[in-house]
Amino acid sequence: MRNRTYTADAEPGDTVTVAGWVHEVRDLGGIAFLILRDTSGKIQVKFEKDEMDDDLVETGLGVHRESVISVTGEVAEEPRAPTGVEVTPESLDVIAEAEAQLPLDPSGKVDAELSTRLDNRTLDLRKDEVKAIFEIRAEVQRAVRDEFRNLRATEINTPKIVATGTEGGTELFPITYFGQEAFMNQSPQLFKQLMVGSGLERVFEVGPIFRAEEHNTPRHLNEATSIDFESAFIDHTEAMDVCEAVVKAAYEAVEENCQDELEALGLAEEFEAPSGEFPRLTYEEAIQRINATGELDEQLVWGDDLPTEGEKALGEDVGEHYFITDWPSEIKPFYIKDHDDDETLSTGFDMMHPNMELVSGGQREHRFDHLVAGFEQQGLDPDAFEYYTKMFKYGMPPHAGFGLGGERLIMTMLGLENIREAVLFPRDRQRLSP
Ligand code: AMO
Repeated sequence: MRNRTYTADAEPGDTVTVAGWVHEVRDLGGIAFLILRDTSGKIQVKFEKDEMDDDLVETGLGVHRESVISVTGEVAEEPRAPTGVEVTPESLDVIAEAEAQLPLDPSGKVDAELSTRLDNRTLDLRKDEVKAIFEIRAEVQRAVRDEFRNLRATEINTPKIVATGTEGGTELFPITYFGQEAFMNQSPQLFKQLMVGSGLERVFEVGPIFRAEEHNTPRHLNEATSIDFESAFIDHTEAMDVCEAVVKAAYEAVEENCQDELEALGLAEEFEAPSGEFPRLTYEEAIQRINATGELDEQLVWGDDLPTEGEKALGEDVGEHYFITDWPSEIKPFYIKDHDDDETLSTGFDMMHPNMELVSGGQREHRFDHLVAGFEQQGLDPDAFEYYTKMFKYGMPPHAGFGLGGERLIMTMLGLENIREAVLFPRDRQRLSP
């Protein structure tokens, strides 16, 4: 529709054609109002029954809610209208009639279960507060890309069908690839590392990762979006600086450019971009502080992974985004480098929101011999990774990077209760369509 005007752009005095969904019809007797909604907002359409063509009135007032219509008419100021203007229709077309019974109520007056919402995402996304999440998600991705570009990183796209896993053998989705065993990729880890030895040196990717997570939890997805960064000639502390800058840039962009969306979500007052430096605790300090909270039944000892309740207790104690550094080498993956002066300590780090882990990263093992030894220590066959390891023989610089969970960033930023709310069409154990 070349001549269509967004409702938000309809100015008094203009004759416009607006098109969108029937949000509401209010029939007051001699006069009736139809509220038309499009992506830019809503506009009131006025029907004065005695003064207007009967067919037009009948069509306008008889159409089911959520049908798609277009209305042509003159715009006038009307202080009593929800947006201060209204259209008096000269013509009205029903473009796509909606059924009278809808599986969920896009006006939000009737609450729906998350599963009903996800089954009917198109209707669900007609609600301002749901649409706002995805407008914010888009803004976060834009801000993250800009920040990486400012840091001279090149955006890359790596394969999602791969021959080997990297993040632990149990969480792989197998597929068949022309009769050969193959998997959906769990992380761009090895590919992004291969790029730091290429002419690109510093790269980032925003793309899907696939994890055959056994548990159905409010913060795990089977298909998630990973925001990955990797750079030559930096160490883990510089990777943490980049990680912090990227997360702050995302918050700042939302604060600056998404006030309407924050309003729709009821967050306009409380939303605040993190300002100070994120504290950096060592793993040792982290377990001591968790133990000191007394929240866990059993005290944590060196080498334990942090249980969810432990992360929660620590998050409450710290009260802001923070890093956990210097993890035991044995619980970090083979590609993470150990400290030169202490092989039991890794350069791996996690970045935490008070409620959950957002990021893993670290400096990488770039020395060929150490890398191959690391594979063997973790019971992995270095031959299966030859495509990766052999490039470490041809000039691989020291490098570091991280992976940031895209949905967890949105979820924690907006206080969403379930990670699925931050995904258009989430994939979990029960959900393969839509
Ligand atoms: P890791 O496995 O910790 O590290 O993943 C990085 C971040 O991705 C997010 N994430 C998930 N989000 C939702 N559902 C999931 N199933 C899921 N799995 C992971 C989390 C997590 O912190 N290769 C390393 C990164 C690196 O070292 O560069 C990696 O994948 O927010």
